[in-house]
Amino acid sequence: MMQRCLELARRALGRTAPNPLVGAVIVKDGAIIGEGFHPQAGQPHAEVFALREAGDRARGATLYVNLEPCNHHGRTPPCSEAVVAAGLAKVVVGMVDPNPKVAGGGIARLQAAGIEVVTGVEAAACQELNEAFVHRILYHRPFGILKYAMTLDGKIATNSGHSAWITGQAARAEVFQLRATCDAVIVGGNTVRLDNPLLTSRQVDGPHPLRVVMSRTLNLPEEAHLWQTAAAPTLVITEPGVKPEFQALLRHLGVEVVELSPLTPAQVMTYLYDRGFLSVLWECGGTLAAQAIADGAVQKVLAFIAPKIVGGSTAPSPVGDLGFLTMPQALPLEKLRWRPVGADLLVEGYLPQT
Ligand code: AOF
Ligand code: ZN
Repeated sequence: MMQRCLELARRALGRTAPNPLVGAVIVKDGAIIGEGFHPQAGQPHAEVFALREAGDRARGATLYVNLEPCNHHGRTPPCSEAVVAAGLAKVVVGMVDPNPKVAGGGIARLQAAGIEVVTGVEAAACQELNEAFVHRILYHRPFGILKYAMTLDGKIATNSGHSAWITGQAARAEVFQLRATCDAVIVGGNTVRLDNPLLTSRQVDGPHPLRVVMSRTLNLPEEAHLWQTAAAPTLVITEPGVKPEFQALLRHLGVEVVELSPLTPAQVMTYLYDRGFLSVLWECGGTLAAQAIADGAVQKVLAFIAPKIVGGSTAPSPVGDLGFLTMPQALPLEKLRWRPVGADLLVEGYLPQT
């Protein structure tokens, strides 16, 4: 049943920010009598949809939900009260809500009403599904994912900067899927100049992320796929007073322009946190990737590795200078996973949280 909750919750992937992904199932006499998920911030919570479907039959039933029911008046009234009012006998919870407004209060409220509560069911899967929400609540920053594609000899382009394509169709399709689950995707000016990327989640059923360009100089082409904002929204972040005429041109094309000082990955993440973002995908080149890592803006790394060798003594690699001189300084990836994606290999892991 908890797996079913996670499955329902996933239907809203990429659409709930700043809220978590939540699914709920109500069971009576071994049969599902109500289901729901939280579709979007401002909309009712998962439990409310499940309770509506179950109606009067909810009395004496068991509710499964991957996140502790809330106990606060936010954009919506507390789910704990709705669960009590519906007369449920038992609630099975995946994980405690780290939101300080909830943080065990929902569970306590249910128990005070005489409802049996079981917590920590499928806890690891529940934590992983909401890792971005948890990170946002604990660190006041969105969850950062660095994704790159490289050759087996560690290059993300040739000596001349050409990079289309390193990985095959299956890996690229997986990246579209990944973008649909993230609220923003960030590149630097160099990627716009060299790759002219689209950064959309085309070919998949899901929302496009906000496409973000960090550029200190605004030394960017007047024509780029990213300036076509009918496809998906674009935000350019630069420093105060840089090239006002170019800023005006971008705004005229429907591109949002924001000035931040100083223009660092840390500042950008704080800004995106304030905008309510849960997860941010770094699809940038090595220089910006290194700055993002150094700034603590990357929590998870997804490396697609293509079984090919391109060589090139000046060909770029995925992460630029981190200032490390000896191998023991290398950042160890934790909770490592790897699997084939078409002819390529995907290696995933987490950076140690500093
Ligand atoms: C639940 N079920 O489906 C969700 C919960 O602004 P509000 O009213 O939508 O409240 C958002 C907070 O409620 C969010 O930060 C998280 O703590 C919790 N989300 N809780 O019981 C749900 N989405
Ligand atoms: Zn709620």
